[in-house]
This record gives sequence, structure tokens and C-alpha cells, in this order.
Amino acid sequence: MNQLLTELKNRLNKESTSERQEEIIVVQSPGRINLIGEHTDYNDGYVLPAAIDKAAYVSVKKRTDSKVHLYSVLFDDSIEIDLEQLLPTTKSWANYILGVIDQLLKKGCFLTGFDLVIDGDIPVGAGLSSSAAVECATVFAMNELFDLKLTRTEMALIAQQAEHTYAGVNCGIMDMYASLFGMKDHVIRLDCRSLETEYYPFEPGNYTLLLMDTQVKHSLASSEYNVRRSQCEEGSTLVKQKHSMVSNLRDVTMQMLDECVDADSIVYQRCRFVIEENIRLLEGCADLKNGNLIAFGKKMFRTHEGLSKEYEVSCKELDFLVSFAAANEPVIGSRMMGGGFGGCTINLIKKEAVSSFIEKASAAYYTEFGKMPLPITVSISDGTKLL
Ligand code: GAF
Repeated sequence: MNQLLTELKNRLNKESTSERQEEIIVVQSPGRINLIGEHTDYNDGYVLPAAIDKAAYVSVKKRTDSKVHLYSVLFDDSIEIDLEQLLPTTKSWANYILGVIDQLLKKGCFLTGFDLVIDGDIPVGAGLSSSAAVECATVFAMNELFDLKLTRTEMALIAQQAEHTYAGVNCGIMDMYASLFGMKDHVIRLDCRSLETEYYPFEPGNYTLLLMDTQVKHSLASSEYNVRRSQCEEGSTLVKQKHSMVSNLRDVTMQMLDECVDADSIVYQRCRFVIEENIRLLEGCADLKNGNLIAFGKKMFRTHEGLSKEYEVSCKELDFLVSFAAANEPVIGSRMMGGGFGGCTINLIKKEAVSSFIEKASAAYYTEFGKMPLPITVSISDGTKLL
């Protein structure tokens, strides 16, 4: 960690085009996993994420002018832009940062120019929310640098808006919330409507979590994501015509859906998944409280089936890895994780079987697709912090 800090600081000084020696701030903001509760956040439902031990790091220092100079270690790329002429750029890595700055300016926060270096170890495109981690690291660093006095909840909402406006993904709040509010060895049950949080100790005993990255990065991810979101809104609008107290899918029961939406329509199919997923999550939390991991794992498999067949956000590589896991006794739960169309599966697996499972699953995946998946082990960690 000390070495990373020194490297980030040195890099920032090297990159800086400003003359003055200013204080350097370094922030770490983690990626996330999600145990269950997928595509529920933008429907005001529940999610069960946790922050992980892979993070985005930003180091920042003030400038005396209004220029923003950004450098990405990962992409070995930089950009300079004036605070007064902020616009999305063609460099997507920079947009996550600029989107946050834009939101802060729109809120009336006073900022001067600054130099920023970004680095990190969250695999990009694996569904571990590297983009939310960058946004959260940026807003947290700005809050420190300019003493903005924002709460973590305000920061999460700013980061979410940045994703909507500068990345074009109308995401929910889960990823930002998990990054900012993570707690070591705990999963977060977040009510995405009230933002009420309950932390559950995650004590899997003889089991552990293993991620298997398909290494598939589908370009459909953002456009189809937004389509799913509007299909859910369409469903709740139909129900609202009869049940005026409905403001979105969170308020819709299966009975209301059956009553108001054509059961053969895609909208029905999408909405049914979300309604059932919310119920599954609440029951899954009870399983965790009772230490019944087997029951929890079964729900993960069912979630995958729904995401694949009803919500249609999976892909053949994800389906393959989940089916392979289902046929392996030491894996008690497996499903695709995150927005979908690629990225990784999350598996609840007996600790002692991890290496043999990785070996067998990788060989089978290679035979099927001619490429290797990337196994990723994670531990549950604390949220965004100053280093
Ligand atoms: C992505 C989004 F960013 C989240 O808000 C959430 O909707 C998730 O997909 C699906 O559960 O990570």
C-alpha cells in the first residue's frame, strides 16, 4: 500500500503541469460484488452487494488555474480540459471523472483546476463496477480537496448522475452505494427506495465466493440496460393506470401484474423477474441470518435462470459457466452478476474445492469457446477511504 501511495504521488508530480507545490490527496474506492438482487435497484427494490478488495485509486492536487489535467495509468493516456468548458470526451475512462466534476459544478460547488492520476486493480468489464469505483473515488477526493462537506449518500447520488450523464447508462444506485458504504466481512442489504441499510455479517464457514470472469465484454451492455429499464417503467405505468398508488415496480405485486399486463408480452416477462427477484432477496436474507447457505445458493441458481430466460441479459458464456457449476456438487450457488451480457459469474463454493473447480471449469470453457475464463478471488472489504 505504501509503495502504491508513493507511486501515485510521484506520478502526480510528474504529470502535473502546475508550478505550485500543493497538498496531495489519495483516495481508494472499491469495486463490488452482489450476492443477489439484480436489476432491482432502478426499480426501487432491494440489493445485497458488498465492497471488495479490488479498488480504484485517485491522487489529486489543486492547481491555481481552471485546468483539469487527468492521467490514467492503466490506459497510459491523459487529457486536459478547462473547468469552464466541460463536455463528455471520446475517452471513456475520463468521462467517469469529468461526469462527477460536471455534477459538482451543477450543484454550485466551488472548484479550482486540479491534477488527477487514476490507477486501480478492478478488472475492467468484469461486472465489478470499476466505473462506479472511479466515480466514487473522484467525488470523495473532490470532497476532501475542496472541503465540500458532502455526505456519503450525496456522493453516491452525484456519482450515479455522472454515470447517467457522461457514460449514458441509466444505472441504479447499487454500485456507488456499495463502493462508498462497504464494510469488511459484511454484505449490505440496501433498500434502494429509502436508502435504508442493514449490514449482514457474511460468514460462509466452509464455503467461499469465487468469481469466474467470462472475459466477454459485450457492447450491448449499456444500450440493452437502458431498454430493460424502460420496459420495467412501461410495466409499472400500465399497473398505475389501475392502481394509482404505484410509483414503480417496487409497489407492484404479481397479482397486480397479472391483472394489468398481457402475460404474453416481453414487458410482463421483465417485470415478473424483478418482482420475484425482490422476494427472493428478502427470503435470501433470512437464509443468511439462519446460516442456511444451501437455501441461499439455490436462490442464486434461480436468479440466474430468470436473468437468462426472462430478463435476457445473460450470454452463452455465462450460461455455460453457471450450468457447469450446477453440475459440480461443491458449488452450492452460481449466477451471472451485474448488468450482464458478459462479465463474471459469482459462485458459492466449498473452500477445499476451489482449485479443482477452477481447473475443470477452465478446461471445459476452453474446449467450448477456445479461450480461458479468469478466476477472481475476492474478500469483502471496507468502502471508500482516504489513504
Ligand atoms: C449495473 C448497474 F450499474 C447497477 O445499477 C445495477 O442495475 C446492476 O447493473 C444490475 O443489478 O451494475
